[in-house]
Amino acid sequence: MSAGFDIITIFPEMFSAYLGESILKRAIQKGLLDVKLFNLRDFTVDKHRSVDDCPYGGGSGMVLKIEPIYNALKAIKADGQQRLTLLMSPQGSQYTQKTAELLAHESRRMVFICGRYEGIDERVRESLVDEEFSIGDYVLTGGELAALVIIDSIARLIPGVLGDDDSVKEESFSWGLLDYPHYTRPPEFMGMRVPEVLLSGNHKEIWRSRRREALRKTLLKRPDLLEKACLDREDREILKELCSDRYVTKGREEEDESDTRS
Ligand code: 9D3
Repeated sequence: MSAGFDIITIFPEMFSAYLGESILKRAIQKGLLDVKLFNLRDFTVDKHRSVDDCPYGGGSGMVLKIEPIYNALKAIKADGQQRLTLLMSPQGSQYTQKTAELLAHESRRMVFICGRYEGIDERVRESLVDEEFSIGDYVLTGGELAALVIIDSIARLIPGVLGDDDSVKEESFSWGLLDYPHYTRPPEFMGMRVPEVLLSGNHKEIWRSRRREALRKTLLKRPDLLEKACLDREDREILKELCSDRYVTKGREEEDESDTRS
């Protein structure tokens, strides 16, 4: 499994910095990831090399023209390979981890069209695009960050991209829940102690405690996630216990000491 991405943008340099560091850089070096950048301006048709124009019907702002996008897609697809064409846009369907998992299994190369300005000629959407994605309900200045977010989230699902497979294993353990809290040395810092169970070496107890803390954090911060999370009978038991207020807001260890108040 590997992935190939073609990106159409007026700001190719925005991608080079992020793709040139850390995990994605190594994935590209290993051949697990292939990203090709296409500057939309190189596919313009007029002498001013314009990628946008005024909207028909009037109004403020500029609209991305269809011809340069069409030409870029034509050039990209000239190798005859099948491709999935994705438009980054605030009106696209919400991109989620589910989408990332589906796209990680996609065998076709993916073309990302990054919008900018007030909009993009509607005919691009109608005739040149397979899927339209938004990464969330907030306003960006363009689709470039959205494309990077999507590429990043797909890349880390490709086997071999993350150094160890353990982090992926732990992800399936916590599927749909928030992370349990992490600690490293020292065991005490300014009076704040690492939970005793983590120092005990009892791995069964450690994992039980971590599961409980992940459930507690999720119940406290993102109760909406619990509806979709994969929970077994023991998880539901733990949740029932946590639902009595003080278990949610306070750690189990603290509970005994503060019991004097009740
Ligand atoms: C006045 C309507 N605006 C939509 C909220 C116009 C508009 C604002 C910003 C049109 C495009 C943009 C640039 N954003 C993207 O291209 C974009 C985006 C986003 O802004 N939020 C979340 N996901 C995405 S994907 C592409």
